[in-house]
Amino acid sequence: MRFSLHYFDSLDSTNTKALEMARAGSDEGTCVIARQQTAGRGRLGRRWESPPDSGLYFSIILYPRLASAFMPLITLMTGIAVSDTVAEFGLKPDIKWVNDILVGEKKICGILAETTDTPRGPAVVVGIGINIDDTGFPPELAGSATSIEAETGSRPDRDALIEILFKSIADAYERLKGADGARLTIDNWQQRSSYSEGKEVSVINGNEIIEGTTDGLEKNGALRVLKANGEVAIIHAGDVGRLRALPK
Ligand code: BT5
Repeated sequence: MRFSLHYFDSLDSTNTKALEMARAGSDEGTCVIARQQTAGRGRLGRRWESPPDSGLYFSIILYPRLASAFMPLITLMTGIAVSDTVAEFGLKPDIKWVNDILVGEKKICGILAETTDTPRGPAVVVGIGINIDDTGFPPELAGSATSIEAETGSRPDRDALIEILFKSIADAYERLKGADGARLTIDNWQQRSSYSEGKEVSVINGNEIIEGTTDGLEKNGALRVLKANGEVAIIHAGDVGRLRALPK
């Protein structure tokens, strides 16, 4: 994949810009990076704090030829790529299903995949926010968020971070598109996540709260949760409001 970078000082959201560019016909591998976002977003209308130069705010356009049921694998593929990127800085990341990269139980990165129709067929814009430092975090994030600088004691070079991220995305995406790609992606994700099996969790799923023990992923990336009554709940990324580990 060829990456082409478009830098901006400030955007409302790099995902919004990349979605516009996809609709206007931009190629796969087009990337949007901003020094700050004024309306960075997470899932379900939540906010992604994006103070100037404190994080990598990045979106990439992909045109994956995947059946729509398998689109959630794009989020998992990106989680693998970001996890590998963060590990390059000497950290030990965990992936909380479906889109949080954690270091020491604190969130260092969030991923938001959004789809749109374009003249070239369906596009997925994958937005990645990686915290470089934690200077601009609001107080309510102090206990739940972290950054590469806070964890390693030194500020990563932004260009080096982007280069490692590109290589990791290219590797994970090629693997997903190749022979047996869905299974390999699920396997790779499971190897990097303590949440895939045996974790006691509580999940807000639509109007329901489900408690149980995680029991691996379905072929399309949905999470299996084994309930106390022996039933298995299949949780789809689009429906889940919040997933948290239960205290041991
Ligand atoms: C996510 O949503 O984690 C997806 C975040 C994706 C952000 C990127 S940045 C580039 C691109 N452009 C965008 O507009 N978005 C993408 P969610 O799982 O809904 O988590 C949101 C929650 O994470 C918030 O409600 C806060 O609790 C927490 N949060 C907000 N900002 C954070 C930060 N900088 N670091 C850690 N946690 C944060």
